[in-house]
Amino acid sequence: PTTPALSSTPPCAELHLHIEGTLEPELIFELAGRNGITLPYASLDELRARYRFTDLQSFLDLYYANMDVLRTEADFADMTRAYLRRAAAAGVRHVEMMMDPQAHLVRGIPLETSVRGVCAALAASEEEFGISTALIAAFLRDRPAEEALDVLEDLLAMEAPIIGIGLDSAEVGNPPEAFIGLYRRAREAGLRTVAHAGEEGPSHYIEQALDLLLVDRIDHGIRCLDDPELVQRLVHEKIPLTICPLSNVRLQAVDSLAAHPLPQMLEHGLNISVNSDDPAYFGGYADDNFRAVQEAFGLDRAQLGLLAANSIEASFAPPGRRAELL
Ligand code: ES4
Ligand code: ZN
Repeated sequence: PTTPALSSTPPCAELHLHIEGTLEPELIFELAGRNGITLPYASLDELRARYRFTDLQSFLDLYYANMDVLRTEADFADMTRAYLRRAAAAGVRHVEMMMDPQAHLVRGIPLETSVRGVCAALAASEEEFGISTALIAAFLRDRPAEEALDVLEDLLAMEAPIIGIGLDSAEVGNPPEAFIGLYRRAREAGLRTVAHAGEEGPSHYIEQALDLLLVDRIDHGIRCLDDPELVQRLVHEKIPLTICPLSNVRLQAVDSLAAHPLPQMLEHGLNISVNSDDPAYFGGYADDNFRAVQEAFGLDRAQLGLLAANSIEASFAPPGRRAELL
């Protein structure tokens, strides 16, 4: 289902997107069918009834379970192509997507299968959809850091076309400090770095991601508002924060959309962008997220323009491409 891009939404970059979080219920059933998998749900409606979350973990449980239908390179390519088609309709012109290679490795899917499948769709994206792309390998913080380092070495050895690494999955109790070695290795290899921090976890994790992992961007970071000194630092250092409004509502990181801190973040002068996170699970793609915040907060054209420009400037796209999109 495609909804037309908001005419008032300028061209933007999507910087916080988990490709496995774009797996729509219809595609889950289609892939299950072609792979001979019997799903634990009798119908689409029965699956859709499961999309009510109380916190991050309640979502992650379904997210990881649904991935079981991804078996072949073609499955990964089809999922990625479906996302790109929908993103183009949303007005997205550049996307930096995360994928979770470990989530596939632990269920027996070789690194080559998931990476090649996603990359096959990305390679055709500029021509097919007018969307430039970059791939970020995200590591699961609720699994051992040694495993993450092994997977990074394998990605480097196979010359996987990744531009950076990220850190995701269950945040609370899994602080950034365990991954210092992983991030050092990534930097040595010339990769860019991002990390989820301050989504459900404390503002202290945002500081750790900056000081210990030396990340270029923070994914989410909404909990920075608990610490006024940290807010001032983020403003001063112009650290990009990739905000995902509908995700925060659906995972109850905020009480309601009206209570979302995005307006305060703009007021403070934080470098924020609007992103969709796991659009198949949280009720919307980039345009849906823009529309939601526009309606909730009555943002004007200048504010929407700033959010879009921030996304392009905070991207890892080459300067020429950034200039083209601004
Ligand atoms: C995620 Cl919303 C979110 N937070 C942390 N890890 C994730 N993986 C996929 N979506
Ligand atoms: Zn995320």
